[in-house]
Amino acid sequence: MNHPAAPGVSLNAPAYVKNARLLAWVREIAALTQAKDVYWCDGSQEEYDRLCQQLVDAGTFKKLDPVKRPGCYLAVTDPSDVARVEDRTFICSQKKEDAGPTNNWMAPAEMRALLQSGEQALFKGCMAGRTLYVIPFSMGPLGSPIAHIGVELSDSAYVAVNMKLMTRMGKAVIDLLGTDGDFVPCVHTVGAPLAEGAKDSTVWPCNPTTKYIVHYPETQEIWSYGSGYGGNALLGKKCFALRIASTMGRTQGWLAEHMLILGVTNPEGKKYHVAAAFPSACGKTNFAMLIPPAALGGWTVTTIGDDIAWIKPGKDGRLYAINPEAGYFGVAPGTNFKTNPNCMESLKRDVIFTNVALTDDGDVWWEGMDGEPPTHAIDWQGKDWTPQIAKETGAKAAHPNSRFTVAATNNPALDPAWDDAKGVAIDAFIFGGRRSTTVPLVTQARTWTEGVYMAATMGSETTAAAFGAQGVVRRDPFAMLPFCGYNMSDYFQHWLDIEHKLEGEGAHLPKIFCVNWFRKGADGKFVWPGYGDNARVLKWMIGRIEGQALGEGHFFGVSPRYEDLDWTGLDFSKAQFDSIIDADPVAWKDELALHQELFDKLAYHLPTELSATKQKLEAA
Ligand code: SAT
Ligand code: MN
Repeated sequence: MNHPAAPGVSLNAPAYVKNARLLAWVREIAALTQAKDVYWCDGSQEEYDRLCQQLVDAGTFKKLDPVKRPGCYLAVTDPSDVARVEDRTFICSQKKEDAGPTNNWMAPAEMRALLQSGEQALFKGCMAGRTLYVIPFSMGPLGSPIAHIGVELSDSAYVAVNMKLMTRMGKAVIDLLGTDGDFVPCVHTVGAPLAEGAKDSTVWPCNPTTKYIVHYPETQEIWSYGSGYGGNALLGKKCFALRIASTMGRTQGWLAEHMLILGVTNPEGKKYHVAAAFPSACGKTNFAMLIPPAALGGWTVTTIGDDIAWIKPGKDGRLYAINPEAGYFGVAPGTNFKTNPNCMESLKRDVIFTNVALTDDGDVWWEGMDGEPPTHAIDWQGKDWTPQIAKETGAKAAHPNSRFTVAATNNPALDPAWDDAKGVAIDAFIFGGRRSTTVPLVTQARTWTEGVYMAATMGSETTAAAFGAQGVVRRDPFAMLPFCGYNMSDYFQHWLDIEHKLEGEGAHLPKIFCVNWFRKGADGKFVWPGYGDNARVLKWMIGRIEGQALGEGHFFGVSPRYEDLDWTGLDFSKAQFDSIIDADPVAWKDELALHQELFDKLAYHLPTELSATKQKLEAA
């Protein structure tokens, strides 16, 4: 409202838009960014097809072979724009200590000058020559008491079509907003304004040098500049559903977590719900879609969500979870019919692939797909790729963080309650990192506080999901290190407080488990088969919840003995098991020293219960 209307820009709002705040804000951003025109997304299939065709015409999308991959497209990005940019991600709370030592911080006024109001403000004129897409979306089932609404204004049609698959997007959300409904405003630009009459010289416009992913927790706003990729640009995902939502949850008494949600049904037909936190690219999608071995005798797993969970206490004193998303933005490499058959089935049609390789017959390929590699393909950077070239240069056909975007409804294992407005009652939380040593296959926390301690001190070897070195262990509390929108120690306290917040007839806390599928042997290979066989661990957990399965207490909780797991149909020796279940005291001395390093870093507001728990572990 502080800016003069962009010359010639018409708001173009359909008659059904009645929300005064929304209209005023779109007008303000159109003027600030000097967008060429404004387009309101209605979320229809016709619109999706039209925008995809437009992306094909612009060269951003390639349409894949209509027989091999009907309704599928491939996008390849600028080589500078392939992952989340954590060092360019900011939490701009009024006080620095409210962002905490794990987030980049800048004072809101300073950031606003840089982005919006200063002489050279980045958003001034940033959409010149481009269309501003108004993308209304609901995070969670439409109208669910656990859901919240956002509106993203973006100059990227790629973002618009991805948001259609990833969220409940379009006119229905505007209708729900009515005249005065509340929404989280999200502004996104690729940061590549076009001079008068100019056309894009690249199929992936972005700003290769300047990127800002900015959150204002107090005013609940998101501003993203310069990137078109994943979590940097699809603002409903990590920016809203985790960073902003975690701050909402803190004040309103609920949880926004980096967790998959799955349903697991035992052979007697009794169903349980589990929410599990793993860092990015550590197998959440695979775990959420796993198929238990038939030899276990009739267990099934169904998917509610694969990446994010919003969890609120219900009147009965249980914790209810929804998946705020409506699609999956999963890692392609390593996905195949052995590691994740349900996912491969999901990817047969109506998928947007990003940064995988294109085969000569118009299909996609990535490292780790089933069968022989193609004899020739075009790699994610548009270069010729052959197995020989790969052998000589190490070139990857698909980028290690290449992704698929697909609607949840493509998943054959989709849980019937995935879109249920009231959510599902959670029976267990699982936390896990990628650790080649030290951390046992599975441990159950004896108390809520011990579980919070396990989650808080979780470590994981870094992956390609974020820019930076890969394979180094970093502490990743609750798998939320890059996603917690406020001070991490206050977040720990929020989790500890949940123990005393559940009231009602059925009030009880989920059990907490810590897992590690990634222990390696002396030969450098993974010892645990993982994937479908993780159901053996799930079965033990359900047994623990029912008070049936046995285990052995040790200083860091309770783990199964060899005889406590069901080995039917799997050849896995006691020696192998012992090598991944042990908590070696020497290794744990070092591990606890690393916990202390984390606690030193988080000393401000660190809950005393956590330091006390650590002392107990050291003494044991
Ligand atoms: O880029 S995303 O944040 O969407 C994916 C991930 O890192 O988990
Ligand atoms: Mn994730």
